[in-house]
Amino acid sequence: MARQERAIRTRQAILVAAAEVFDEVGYEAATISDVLRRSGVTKGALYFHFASKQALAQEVLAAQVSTLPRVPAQDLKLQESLDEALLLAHLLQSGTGDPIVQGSVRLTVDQGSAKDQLNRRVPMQDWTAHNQSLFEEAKRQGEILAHVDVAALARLFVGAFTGVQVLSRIMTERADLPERVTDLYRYLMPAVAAPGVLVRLDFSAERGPKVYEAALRLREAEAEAAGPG
Ligand code: XVR
Repeated sequence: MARQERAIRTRQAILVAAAEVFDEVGYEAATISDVLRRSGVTKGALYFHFASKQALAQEVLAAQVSTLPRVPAQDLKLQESLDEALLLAHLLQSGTGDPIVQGSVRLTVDQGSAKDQLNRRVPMQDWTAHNQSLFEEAKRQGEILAHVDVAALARLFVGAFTGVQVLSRIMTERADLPERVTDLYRYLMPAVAAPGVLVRLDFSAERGPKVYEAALRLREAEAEAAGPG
C-alpha cells in the first residue's frame, strides 16, 4: 500500500474511533487516551493528524454531511429530500448506524459549554445549504409552490429534523425515528408542494435501508469508474 493511502486510512480510523468515543461519553468526558485505545494507533500518529481533542471533534462535525452517500436520483427532487432524511434516520439507528454520523450528531446537539470552543454551526450550515440547493432545483422543476421561500424552508427542515431526532432519541432510543421522519414530510409537504406532486411521493418509512443499499452501490460504481489511485 502506498504511504499516502496508509496515512489516509490511519486518519480515517482515528476519526471513526473519536466519533465512537464522542457518541458514547460526549465531548467533555472524552479523552485522547480513549481514542488511542480504541483506534490502536500510537500517540505520535494521532498528533501527526490531529492537534487536539478539539481538532478531532471539529473534524467529526465537519464530516457529518459528507459521510452520507449520495441518494439515487429521482424524478422528483422532493422524493430525494425525503430519501435523504430516511437515509439519515437509518444511519442514526443503533446497530445499522454509522459511527461518524452518530458521534457528529451528538456533538451537534449536546449544548456543551461556551468554553469548549466547538463550532456546532458547521454541520447545520452545511445541511441548510444542501437543502436550499435541493429545494431550489425542486422549485425550478415546478414541484414547490411559487410563493415558498426556499431558504426559509431549508432552515425549517433542518430544525424540524433535529427536533424529531432529539424527541425520538429520548422516547424510543430512535427506534421510531423513520416513522417520525415520514410524519414530518407527510404533514409539511402539503403546505409547499405543487398540486399533483404529493400523490407521487412515496412516504414509506421502510425506504431508509433500501435507499442506503442503493446509495452504497452507486458509490462503489463511481469509485470503480474513477479507476485505481
Ligand atoms: O437537513 C436534513 C435533511 O435534509 C432532512 C430534513 C437533516 C438535518 C440534520 C441535522 C442534524 C443535526 C442534528 O440532525 C440532528 O439531529 C437530510
